[in-house]
Amino acid sequence: MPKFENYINGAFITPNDNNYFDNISPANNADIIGQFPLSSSSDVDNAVSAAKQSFKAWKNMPAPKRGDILRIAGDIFTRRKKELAKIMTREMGKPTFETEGDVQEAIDTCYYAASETRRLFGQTVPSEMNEKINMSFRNPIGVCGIITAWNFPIAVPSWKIIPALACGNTVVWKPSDDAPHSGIIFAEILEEAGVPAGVFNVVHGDAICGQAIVNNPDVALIGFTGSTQTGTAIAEVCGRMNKRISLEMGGKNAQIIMDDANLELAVEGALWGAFGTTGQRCTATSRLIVHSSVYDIVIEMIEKQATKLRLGDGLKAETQVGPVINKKAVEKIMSYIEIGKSEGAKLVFGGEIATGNDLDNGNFIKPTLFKDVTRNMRIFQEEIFGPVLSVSKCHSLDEAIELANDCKYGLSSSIFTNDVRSAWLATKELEAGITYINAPTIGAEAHMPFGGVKGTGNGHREGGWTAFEIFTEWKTVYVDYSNKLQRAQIDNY
Ligand code: UN1
Repeated sequence: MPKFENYINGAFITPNDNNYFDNISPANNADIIGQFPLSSSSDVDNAVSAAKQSFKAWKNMPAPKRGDILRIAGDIFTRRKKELAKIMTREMGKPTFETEGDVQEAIDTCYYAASETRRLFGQTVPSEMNEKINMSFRNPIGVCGIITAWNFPIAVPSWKIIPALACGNTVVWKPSDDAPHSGIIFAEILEEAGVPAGVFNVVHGDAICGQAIVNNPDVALIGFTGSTQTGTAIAEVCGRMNKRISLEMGGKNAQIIMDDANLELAVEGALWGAFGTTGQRCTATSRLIVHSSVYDIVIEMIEKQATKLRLGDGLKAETQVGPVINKKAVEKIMSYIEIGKSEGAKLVFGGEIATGNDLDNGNFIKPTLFKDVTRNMRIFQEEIFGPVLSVSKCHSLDEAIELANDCKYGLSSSIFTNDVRSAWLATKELEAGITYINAPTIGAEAHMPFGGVKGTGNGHREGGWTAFEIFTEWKTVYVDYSNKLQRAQIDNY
C-alpha cells in the first residue's frame, strides 16, 4: 500500500507520531488509494515555523518574479491535467470531465495571478500640502493557514494558495482528509515550478490538524472552505486571536424558472446544477422555484432526463454522476430524504441507494427530486450536499424571489426568464453573492469574485482581483520633500 507524507520545508517527511489514515475510493470502498499522515500539532508547528522562516525572502522577491514561478506552475498543471484529474476522481468520485475542469480552474488561477503580480495596485493621491506625496502599497500578511474541502480538491485550494503566494505570503495548507492525494500533487507541482522550500507546506490530517493551524499564534490569516458550523467555530478563535479570516461556507442555492423561460434550457440547467458533482458543490442547485403555469411540465421534463443519468465510477467514460464522498455522507443524505418524506414533500423519483453491478461497493445515491416543498420544511432550508433537488411552486416573480431569499445562506442563485425586467429585478433583489441569468447556479470563472452573503461567508470574495484584497494589507507612505515641518490639519487651514 503506497504511503504518502507531509510536505514541509521543501521535503516529503513522515509525521512525528507516525500515524496514518486510509484514503478510500468512494466509487469502490475496497480500493484503498494509500495511507496519508494523521498529523499532530507538532507537525503543524514544524510547517508553520518553516513558513515563518521563509517569509522574509519570499516577500522580498519582486512580485513579478513570484508571478513567473506561478506561471510555470500553471504550465505544469496543464501538462499534468489528465493524470491529476484521474487521481482526483479516484479519491473523491466526480467524473473525469469534471475533475479536468477542476484542474483547469487552477490553471486559470495561476495565469491570472501571475499577471496580477505585475500590477498589485496601490494608490497615489494628492496631499493636502505642497511638496509632499501620499501613496499606499499592498504588503503580504505573513503565514496563511489554508483549510479546504474535498469537492474541488485543486480548484478551490488554488483560489486561496495561488493569490496568497502571489502577494508574498507563505502557506500551510491542510487539504481535506477525503482528498489528500490531490494535495500531494499540488505540492509536487509548486516544487517543480520553483517555489522555494518552506514557502508552501502541506500537512495532512483531521480536525486536530486543522485546529492546530487555527490556534498557532504564528499563523496570521485563515482561509477556509467548508461547513458553516466549522467556519463559525474557526471564526470565534480567529476573533479572539485577532487573525484575518476569509470564509466560504454553506449554500442552499435556488434556481427560479419563470413562465416565459426557455424550458428546455432551464431543465438542462437544473439537471446540471442539481446533479452535477452529485450535488456536492457549495453552489449546487438544491432548490428549484417554478412558476405555477409551467410547474407540472418542468417536473415531468426533469424526471424524464434525470432517471436516464448514468451513475457509476467517475473513471469510466460513460459515467455522468459519480458517488457521494463517504459512508457518513450517504447516511446524512438518506436521513434528509426520510425527513423530506415525513415533512410531507412528494418524492417524485430517486430517494434510494443505487445498487447493482459496479455500484454495490461504492457510495451511490440515485438522483432524487421532491415536489411541493414548502418554505417551512427542513429540506427547503438546510444544506444536504447530495443529489437531492427540492421543487417549490411560485405564482409571481415577487413570490419567487421572496422564497429564494427565505434561507440563511446566500451563495449562488439563478433565474431562467426571457423577460429583461424580470432578469434585472431578480439580479437586484436576490440575496446571494452570485446571480446567473439563464444559466445554472454553478459555473463560476476564476477571474470573478466568488463568495456569498448571510450564512455563507464573512464578506470576502475569492477569485479574481478580490482574492488579492484578502491576502494583503496596506502600507501608507508620506514623502515630504518641502524641507520644512508641515503639520497636517494644523498648519493647513
Ligand atoms: C464550490 O461549489 O465549492 O461554479 C466551488 C462552480 C465551480 C466552483 C464551485 N466553478 O460551481
